[in-house]
Amino acid sequence: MGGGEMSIFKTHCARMDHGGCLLSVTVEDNKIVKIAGAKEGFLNKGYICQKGLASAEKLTHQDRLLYPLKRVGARGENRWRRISWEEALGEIAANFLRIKADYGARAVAFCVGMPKGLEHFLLIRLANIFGSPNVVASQDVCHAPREITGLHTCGFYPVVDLHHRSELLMLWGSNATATNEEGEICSLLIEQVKSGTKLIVIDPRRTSLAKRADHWLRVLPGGDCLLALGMINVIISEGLYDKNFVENWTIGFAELAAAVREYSPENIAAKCGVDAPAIRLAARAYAEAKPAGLHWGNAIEHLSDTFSITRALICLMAICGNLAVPGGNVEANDPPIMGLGKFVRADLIPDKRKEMISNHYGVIPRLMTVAPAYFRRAIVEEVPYPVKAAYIMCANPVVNYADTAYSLQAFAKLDFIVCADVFLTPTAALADIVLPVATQYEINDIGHYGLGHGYVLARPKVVEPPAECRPDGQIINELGKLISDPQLWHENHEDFLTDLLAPTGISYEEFVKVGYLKGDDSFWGYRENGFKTPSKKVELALSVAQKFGLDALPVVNDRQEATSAAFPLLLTTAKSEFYLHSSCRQLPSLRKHSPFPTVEISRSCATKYGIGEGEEVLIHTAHGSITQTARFNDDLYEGVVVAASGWWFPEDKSTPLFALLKANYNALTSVKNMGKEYATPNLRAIPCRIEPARG
Ligand SMILES: Nc1nc2c(c(=O)[nH]1)N[C@H]1C(S)=C(S)[C@@H](COP(=O)(O)OP(=O)(O)OC[C@H]3O[C@@H](n4cnc5c(=O)[nH]c(N)nc54)[C@H](O)[C@@H]3O)O[C@H]1N2
Ligand SMILES: Nc1nc2c(c(=O)[nH]1)N[C@H]1C(S)=C(S)[C@@H](COP(=O)(O)OP(=O)(O)OC[C@H]3O[C@@H](n4cnc5c(=O)[nH]c(N)nc54)[C@H](O)[C@@H]3O)O[C@H]1N2
Ligand code: SF4
Ligand SMILES: [Mo]
Repeated sequence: MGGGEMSIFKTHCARMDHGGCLLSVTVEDNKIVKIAGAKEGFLNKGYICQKGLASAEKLTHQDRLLYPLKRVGARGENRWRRISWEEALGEIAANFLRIKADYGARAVAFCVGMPKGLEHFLLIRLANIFGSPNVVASQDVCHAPREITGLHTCGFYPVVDLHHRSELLMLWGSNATATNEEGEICSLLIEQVKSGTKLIVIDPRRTSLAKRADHWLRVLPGGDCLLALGMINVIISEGLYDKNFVENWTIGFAELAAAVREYSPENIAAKCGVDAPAIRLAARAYAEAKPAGLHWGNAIEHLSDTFSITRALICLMAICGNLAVPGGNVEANDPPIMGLGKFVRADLIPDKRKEMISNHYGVIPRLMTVAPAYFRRAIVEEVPYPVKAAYIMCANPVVNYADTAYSLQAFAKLDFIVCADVFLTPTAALADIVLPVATQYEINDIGHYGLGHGYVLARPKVVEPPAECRPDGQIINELGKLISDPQLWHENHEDFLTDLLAPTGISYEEFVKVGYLKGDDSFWGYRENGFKTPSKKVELALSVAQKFGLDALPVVNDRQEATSAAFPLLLTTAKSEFYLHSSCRQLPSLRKHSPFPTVEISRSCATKYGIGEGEEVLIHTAHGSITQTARFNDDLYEGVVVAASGWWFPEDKSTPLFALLKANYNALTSVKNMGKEYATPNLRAIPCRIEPARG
């Protein structure tokens, strides 16, 4: 590679969101000089976003971590000593083995963030082999609700099928043109809309797709469960449901019909913020379009009643006959690669479910990661048992977990913290050992494995990493040999790529040439053996509800906080198209588009509170206060405030934790009112108050 010549490589984008765009990357002297979207990309068809264009900047950034560090000052003081890899791995192994001997393997937690690549599953393998059931993930607010509610309701995770034409697409709390969501790039969606597919958008903000939509339902933050039940009410009371499907392939229809009776559009309009006629029109449009696809976003799982919302939405898909049909919501089958259980060696830890921290709280069955709230409680309160150490990889929990104060309390109490990252983040700043990683473009990787998207994408490396930056997979493989049975690890970590592809009969090199592997479509799969639920039907009323202490039917609960005189406005958030969560604020060509955190409010709301455009605003909730800069957005309801998430200031090296507490949205959130099924806190629909920050 390099050597003065210019070469063009094809690889799939990764680690800037869930990934998926095929890129054409020009490399000169081991340096990326140009990135473009590749036309033949099966998800992106030439599309590339601003983050993709800027992605190589992180590789050569002046702040990049270049060698392992060991803490020398007090925790969080940001004083370090450069150490060798041998010393770093030796130290980690000694501490993990010491803690295992004193408290058991379960006292070591393995923390991941948004799944980025194969290392996510290698870390689960490491936890399993080491003997710890505690893999901590942000699944509480990302995808577990829709996936696992799907498994319980219809036996699979129903993803929108954008590869076949839908007559209508309904985007529920998803800003697909800015976020591209997991496994879907917005280009396929836009292609459909351009060719006449109708669009419903359910969002408190008028997103770019809301502007193009036939129906924009400006829901109030947190009004989603009501709205979904209201739509089901219309579809049932007006007889618009798919009678044949309901009769033959569902159970609990009569109970569902009875449960939604009180949620007529007229009854719920004021509470959810959408007029009754608009609810009726949208419900009819969704029910009458054949097929219609429902693309759901993060908003539905950033609310403590996410279990009911996801249940209601799957019921909606089912009664309208949109499950398992082309252009509807489908089960994505993987190509014949190695199964996940085998790859992560689930067999070595058969009692995992019983042993996991979250089992103590009776979370929903089949949730196989520990929710961040319970992980921190195990550290702080030592319930159900103490957690003493954490290996943190591809995650920045101090910024991204709800309830920042609680995170700081927990991380201060941990005995030993390892953080593997590209940059020194606020989380890394609290670690005992920091590991510098090789990342996107510098490692051979397989994308979308284990995520239920129905395909895997090749992400071959195109440049060599800096001398001491190592792939996460390599670090895990070497650490594995030191803290567990070396026989279960490879000589070379890249052999795991070969293992994974072995059942397909092709090598990694051949995989790179074909670019991706997709599983077969299986529409109407249930006709042969039924749905993979206990009743073999879609369970509109859950047959296992009583056994597992779940609500049989979607219900509106009272876990959301109510507005009050002290906190009269409703706060919510949306992701920035220029950043990935807390990442990328270092990259100049992204930062220039969004230099500081902004809070969107309507002009009338601003006037009421004496706030001018561009002025600093103090945002208060019952849980904390932060400052962001006002930006007017007159498409918002007057009572709605939309603040930016994920902020810290990497350039502010003199303020503790890079000024984390100045503007971080999660300082406004709390883990007090969580849904019990997934331990999901309210990240949205939080009562707040605003005032000018001046003087
Ligand atoms: N308030 C609020 N909180 C949220 C959300 C929200 O919308 N609002 N969204 C939630 C959601 S959906 C999610 S998924 C989580 C995400 O939470 P995280 O996954 O923690 O998100 P990131 O901020 O992207 O942090 C990832 C870290 O991984 C590092 N990284 C990047 N590439 C690599 C690599 O190759 N190897 C290693 N070792 N590290 C790497 C980055 O530098 C970054 O510091 O946050 C959740 N928290
Ligand atoms: N640019 C960028 N892309 C990303 C990410 C990123 O951080 N940045 N993160 C990646 C990850 S891990 C994920 S999970 C996906 C998430 O992708 P999305 O699901 O699109 O996530 P968000 O932008 O958090 O929320 C989507 C929409 O919800 C709206 N919203 C806010 N409150 C409510 C509410 O109460 N109800 C309803 N119905 N809508 C509401 C917001 O206005 C926003 O337009 O994106 C992935 N892609
Ligand atoms: S949309 Fe996602 S996968 Fe595509 S270029 Fe942007 S960051 Fe990369
Ligand atoms: Mo996510």
